[in-house]
Amino acid sequence: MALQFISAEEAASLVKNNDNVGFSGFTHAGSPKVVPVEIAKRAEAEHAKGNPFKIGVFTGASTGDSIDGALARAKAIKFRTPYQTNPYTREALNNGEFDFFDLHLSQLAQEIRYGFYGKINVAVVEACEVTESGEIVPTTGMGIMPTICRVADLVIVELNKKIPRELRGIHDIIELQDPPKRREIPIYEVQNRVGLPYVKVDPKKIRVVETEQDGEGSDFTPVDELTTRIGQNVADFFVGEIKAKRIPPHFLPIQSGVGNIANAVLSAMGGHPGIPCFEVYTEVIQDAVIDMMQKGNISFASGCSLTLSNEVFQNLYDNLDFFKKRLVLRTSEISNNPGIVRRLGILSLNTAIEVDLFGSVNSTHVNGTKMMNGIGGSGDFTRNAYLSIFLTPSTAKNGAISCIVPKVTHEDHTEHSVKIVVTEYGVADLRGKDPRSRAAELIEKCAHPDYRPLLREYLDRGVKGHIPQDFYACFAFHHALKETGSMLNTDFSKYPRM
Ligand code: 0RQ
Repeated sequence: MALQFISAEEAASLVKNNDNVGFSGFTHAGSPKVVPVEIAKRAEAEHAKGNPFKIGVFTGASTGDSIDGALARAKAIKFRTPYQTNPYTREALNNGEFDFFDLHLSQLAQEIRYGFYGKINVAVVEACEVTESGEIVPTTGMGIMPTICRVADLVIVELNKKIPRELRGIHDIIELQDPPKRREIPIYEVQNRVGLPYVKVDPKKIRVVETEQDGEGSDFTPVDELTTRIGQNVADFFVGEIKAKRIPPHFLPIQSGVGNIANAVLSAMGGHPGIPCFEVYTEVIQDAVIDMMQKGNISFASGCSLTLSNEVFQNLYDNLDFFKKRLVLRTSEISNNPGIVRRLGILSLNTAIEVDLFGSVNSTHVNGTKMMNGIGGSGDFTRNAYLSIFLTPSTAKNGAISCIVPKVTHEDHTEHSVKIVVTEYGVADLRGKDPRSRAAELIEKCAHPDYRPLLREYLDRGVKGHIPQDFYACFAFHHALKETGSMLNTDFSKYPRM
């Protein structure tokens, strides 16, 4: 059957107020870029006429500005899940302008299928190829694409001609069966392929919008002294683990979170003589992975997206034959699947906002209230990794904030899952340690030296019990920050002892 081609404006006119819309992609990679902007314009036009127009926005992870930014600025969002990193979305959700549901990324596709969030009416997906038989080849990120394409009544495909059709073959696409019929996922090694290279959709549901839209590539700040020291500490730690035979000599697959610290850690590992060539099983494949693959430091990478700078994208497209043998892109329910993470023995590296003395991690809420991004995939990996590692600078905001605190103001990852914490000062190994020993390890190895006396004082308050947490004084650091602008002014003597 002949495909139906329409304009982006016509596509936006097919979306109704109150619809739930699923978008393909994971970060800006693989996210549609033209139709969401038209939906935002449509919302503004309807609002100008006094009509309501808001949609539910379902994605694999964060998106580029053309989804989250455009829709938030147009006040077109009624509900958003599972993750965002856009300043406009962040401000709007923290102001309570719409409901934001912070969810482990591996769970969204199945929970859409379970019907937890109502019907997905429309899917808007980016593709580099679409055929008359309904084969849709995704671009550089997939997220929840197969599920939204299957459950939606209408699938709007942004066919982006700037992205080479030769990407066909890089994807490995399956959708899991739902309980009680779910079978095991036969991925036993990072490079295993178990699905199709395209999403198959009834062509009657498809409308195609042709675009030539440039990517919204990421910008990485160059590796600096602090991130280099964190990276070096991680690399040295891994070498010690190999020597101690706790990590096998051929190494284990790495998951690295998003952002500059994760990128710097990978770079440090690449240059380290004690670390063998390794594999990556992760969600976001960043610039450092591509660079290390070309240098022979990484042999294979499985991920959900290629979240690359525009320059590195060009390198990838220019050398597709080389990279297609070494890369596979999966959906988020597979890239982040807890069972596979446990099976493959992943070494997970994620970033914390704050870590408390007993090993709990806050990755999402500043001061326990203001959402930063969301839990993303960090929980999918942390709870199930062979070794779950958290990275953080020892302080934030020029030293006014200690990232090692008596108690986290919000808890994403508990002491039961967090094994290793790394700052620019060192590595705290929490394995097998009781709460007091964990606290001592974190203070002496990871905290900034300026904060160590205060943290020792907190621990010495003489609270009895398994965890010496003093609930009168545990948020004193944050209290001092609010009152004086720096946690360094914390005065524990103001608080009665528990
Ligand atoms: O503020 O932006 O105003 O400068 O938080 O901190 O140090 O630049 O680190 O960009 O890597 O983000 C945890 C948010 C870290 C991220 C988090 C302030 C700091 C700065 C950012 P500015 P950095 P990053 C897979 C994995 C959860 C999801 C996840 C994240 C800003 O890594 O979202 O892991 N993780 N996904 O100044 C107040 C503190 C602070 C603080 C830092 N203690 N108090 N502000 N900041 N510590 C990816 C996916 O799922 C797609």
